[in-house]
Amino acid sequence: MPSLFTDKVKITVKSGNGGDGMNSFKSFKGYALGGPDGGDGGRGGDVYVVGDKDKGDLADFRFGAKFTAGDGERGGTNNRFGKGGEDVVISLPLGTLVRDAETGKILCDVYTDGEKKRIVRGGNGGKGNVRFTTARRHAPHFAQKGEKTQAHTLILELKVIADVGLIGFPNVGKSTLLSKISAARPKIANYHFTTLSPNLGVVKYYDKSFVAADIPGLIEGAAEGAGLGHDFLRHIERTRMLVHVVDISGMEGRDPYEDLKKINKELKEYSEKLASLPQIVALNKCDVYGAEENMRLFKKKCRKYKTYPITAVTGEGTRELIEGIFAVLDTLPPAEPVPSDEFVYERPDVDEFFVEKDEQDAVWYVTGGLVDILERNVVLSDPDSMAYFQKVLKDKGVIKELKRRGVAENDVVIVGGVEFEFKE
Ligand SMILES: Nc1nc2c(ncn2[C@@H]2O[C@H](COP(=O)(O)OP(=O)(O)OP(=O)(O)O)[C@@H](O)[C@H]2O)c(=O)[nH]1
Ligand SMILES: [Mg+2]
Repeated sequence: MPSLFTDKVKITVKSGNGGDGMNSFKSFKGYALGGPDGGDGGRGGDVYVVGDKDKGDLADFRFGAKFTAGDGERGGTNNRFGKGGEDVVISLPLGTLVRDAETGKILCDVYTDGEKKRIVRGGNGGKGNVRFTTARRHAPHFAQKGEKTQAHTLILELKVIADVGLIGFPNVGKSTLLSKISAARPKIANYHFTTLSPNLGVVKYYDKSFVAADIPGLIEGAAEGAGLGHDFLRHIERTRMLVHVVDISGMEGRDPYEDLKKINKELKEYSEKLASLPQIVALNKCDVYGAEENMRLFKKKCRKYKTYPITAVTGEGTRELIEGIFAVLDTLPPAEPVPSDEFVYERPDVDEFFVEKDEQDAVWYVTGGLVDILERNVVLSDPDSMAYFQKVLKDKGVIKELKRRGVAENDVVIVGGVEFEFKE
């Protein structure tokens, strides 16, 4: 699975609009007009994301791709409900973090195969005119419009789910090691920053396995964005342990122990959590003349980490290293999703209302999200509740809007299930 992958894209999603409610009346042979019979509009489709273990990257997503769920259909005559809009389900590779582009907040962390999560809800269908009948008003010529939804921009970011992260200076042999212990075939070459994006490899050992991530080499100042390192540290944020690869040959003229200290300092500056992960050290390029002496010096200075001498090109010592990795992994809990307070898109229209006049009856209807909420909260027979109701109408500008539209003294105003005569 050598992978050069797209790991961050922006997409747009939009749930379906709610269908409009129907405004209609029963018609019988010989009767001009029966009672109201307009049904509710259908609900708009939702947008979901689902984890898919067979997806390895975000390459399917063009930057700016748009996913739109179906709109709800309009309500029908004879009390028929409109059909609901079709949902959209977006399959994402495991390890994808879904964020709202505007706020950067996390909407969800796609972590397990088949896990499905609703990102945006479809709009509610509008109510048909049947629903506006009240004790005194039997023939409303009015139906509610469906709820319109907004598009949202999402950032999809793939955070590799690997158990083990390989870190170290450029050119120390990280990719060579990965290619030796797994089926991955990362690019290997004798210059710095051969690896430009993370490679994943599955390391099998008898009936056990782990996933290792090889990232580009880190250099000093990586945490502040120097070189390429910083961008890639986030790929190993969720690993369970680190294998620090050190070039023990010293053939590039650096002190191997200083290398180790510098990289660990970068790690700590980037993330305390990353720096505190269990770490073991692979002393690579043991085949080069002088490695043995360097190793002796290194081990004298470095007592904190367990060390494994290896020659990645030939594979020597890698078996012991793999066993050493399992010895650590076996003591650790499985990897966890990114902890976050999941952010949910609010219904956009809690304060929204529409004022419409039924010209035929000279009745005013107030509808919209504000009314839906009020309807749920107001108990008609309760005076406190009624006082609250009137206060909300005033505070939210409903009274002002009625006046602007020309409401007259004693006109009938219907807000949800509440009908009253307008008094100045
Ligand atoms: N002599 C010797 N050379 C090695 C050994 N392992 C890797 N090399 C060489 O070191 C060079 C760099 O190897 P890579 O695996 O590309 O190193 P890397 O750490 O992935 O480098 P970046 O991706 O640039 O950070 C290559 O020329 C390898 O052939 C080893 O055990 N012994
Ligand atoms: Mg490499």
